[in-house]
Amino acid sequence: MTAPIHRPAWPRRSVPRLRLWLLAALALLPCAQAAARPPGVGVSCKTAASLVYDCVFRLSDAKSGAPLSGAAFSVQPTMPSMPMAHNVRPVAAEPAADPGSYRARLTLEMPGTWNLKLLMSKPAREELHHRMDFGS
Ligand SMILES: [Cu+2]
Repeated sequence: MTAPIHRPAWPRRSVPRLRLWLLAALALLPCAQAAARPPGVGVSCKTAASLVYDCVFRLSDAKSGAPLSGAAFSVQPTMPSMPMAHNVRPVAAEPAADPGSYRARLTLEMPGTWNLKLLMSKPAREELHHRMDFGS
C-alpha cells in the first residue's frame, strides 16, 4: 500500500463541508422565493358616504407591468399613527370589469392617514401595503 497513513481515503474535511453546503442551500431557499417581486398596487377611492369609500385596486405584475388578473385578497385598513386604536375587519376584494382591477368598500372609523393592508392569497400568499389619506 502506497498511500500515506495520515491521509484517510475519505478526507476528514468533507463532512463539515457537506454540512456547510446544506446550510448555504437552506439559507438561499427563502431568497429564491422572495425573488418573485410583489405585484404593483394602485388605489383610488371615492367617498360613498361619511367614512365609507369605494376603492378600486389596480394590480400589476412587477416584472412586465401587465394587469394582474386572477388575484385574490382582502383589504384591512389600519391606522399607522394609532396602532391599537382601530380593529377594522378585512373586506374581501372583488374582481372589477377592467383586467387587474378589484373593488372593495371600506368603512373607516375616522379621517386621516390609513394603511391599506392587502392580504393576498393569490397569486402568492403575501401582504402588500398602501398608505393613503382619507379626508375629513
Ligand atoms: Cu385613528
